[in-house]
Amino acid sequence: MTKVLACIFDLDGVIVDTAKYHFQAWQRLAHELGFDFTEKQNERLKGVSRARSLEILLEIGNLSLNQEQKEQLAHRKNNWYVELINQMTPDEILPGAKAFLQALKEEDIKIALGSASKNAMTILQHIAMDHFFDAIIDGNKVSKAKPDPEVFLKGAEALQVAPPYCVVFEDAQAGIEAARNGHMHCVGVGSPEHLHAADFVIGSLQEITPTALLQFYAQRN
Ligand code: B16
Ligand code: MG
Repeated sequence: MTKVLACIFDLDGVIVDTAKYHFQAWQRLAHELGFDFTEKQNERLKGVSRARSLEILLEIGNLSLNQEQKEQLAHRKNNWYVELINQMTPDEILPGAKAFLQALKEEDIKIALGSASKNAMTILQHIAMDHFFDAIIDGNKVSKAKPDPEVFLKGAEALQVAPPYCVVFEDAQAGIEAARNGHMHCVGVGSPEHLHAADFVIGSLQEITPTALLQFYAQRN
């Protein structure tokens, strides 16, 4: 029987949809650099670090720049992105996220955030959910991007729960691989075709309860 003592949540795509703001800011940068960047291409940036996202964007635009130029562009994009997330409100919390986290707390299951974003704290404060988390591990606290398990392992360590007792909730393939690499369970949030490596996939956190989660893992060895 597998016990679940902690849940670790990705932010973008699981708790909120900030991908649309990342897209607006990256697209603005692409237009400034003289090429187009589509919503479909933006899929490649989900769950990926800022520096790697820029690499992908420059690859799409067929541009090769030096490190200093890249840092300037990443900074420029981030300023636009921060302007957008500063307008966020609790209305933007994805369906079921708040109720599920609340219900986990009532079951004494510990909760951590495991996000690649360096802006995670700003977002959580704007949506008034920073107080839900027993630990917050974001892009400022890790040196290796997903699929490296560092972000989730640090989350488990901060909660003082061993990885086999943790369940990660992720919307990106790299995040699911990170959970697997950290020897944790993983629930995919989003569409099943991208997330087949998860234990199971839900469309949103509205589709799960702590009871259903505990039952699912209790039946596994
Ligand atoms: P920032 P997550 C990720 O958040 C986003 O999915 C990804 O698109 C973004 O590039 C990354 O954070 C870094 O974000 O530029 O704010 O540091 O899904 O790991 O919560
Ligand atoms: Mg994500």
